[in-house]
Amino acid sequence: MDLPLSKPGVMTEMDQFMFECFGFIVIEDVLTEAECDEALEASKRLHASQGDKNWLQIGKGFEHEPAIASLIDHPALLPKVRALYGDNFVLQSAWCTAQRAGSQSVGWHQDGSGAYDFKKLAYPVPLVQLRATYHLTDQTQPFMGNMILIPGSHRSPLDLPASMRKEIYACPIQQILLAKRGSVLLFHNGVWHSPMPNNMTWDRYNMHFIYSPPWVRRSDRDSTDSEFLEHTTPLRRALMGDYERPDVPFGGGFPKIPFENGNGDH
Ligand SMILES: O=C(O)CCC(=O)C(=O)O
Repeated sequence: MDLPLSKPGVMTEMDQFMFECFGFIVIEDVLTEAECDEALEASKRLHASQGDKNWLQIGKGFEHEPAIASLIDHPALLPKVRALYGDNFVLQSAWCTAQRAGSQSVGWHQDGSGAYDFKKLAYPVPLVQLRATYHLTDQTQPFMGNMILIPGSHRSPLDLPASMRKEIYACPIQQILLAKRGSVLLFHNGVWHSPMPNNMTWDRYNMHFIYSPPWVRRSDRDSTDSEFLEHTTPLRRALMGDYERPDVPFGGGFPKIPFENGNGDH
């Protein structure tokens, strides 16, 4: 099956259409080799001394790793996030995931809250967690720890049958994402997905950034590191969503996010 391929930058009408149909798009050539290397080295530092669990995610790495912080508002992705959300959203979490060499942790799921299934909010399940996944290692062949996804499943009111959720081949319409290093998968929380086994001799790293409406609670941190907030750019600071008053995301007085080209339609 062909991929819903897009280009860095503006979210075109075709991107919008593909995102609505599949629940995801893939943006190629976002990071250069050198940028990938930097983010990969940073990811390895985050995971060093964390043991060698088959699969592990580490949150808020951007607080201490500039190569990861630089991806928060990457110009290849930010216009697409704004096209889907408008101008008020926050970085709900940033997870660096490693699938160790020669390991697997297949587990099909939708993103969201275990405490309150987003499907209970409305049909079709609303966009509440928009995930941008940077592929920091090559995933152009199957069994490289690729993401596997079921296109269009964000529109399904029914769950993937529980008996299939540990299966690599869970559904005839699933797609194995053959992703180039430096490409980004942008997907809707409702899309059923899983990591594929990694049969390679090296660890697989993905860096995920999850963007949400401002009232969604952050999940990789209670609040953002004050040093980071002090030294980062005004735009990244605003995207952290650390408000002085906790009711701000629900009411008036929401501070405008200082996008380079202002607020409103672009
Ligand atoms: O990067 C991965 O291994 C997949 C992560 C994932 O599916 C998730 O965290 O929801």
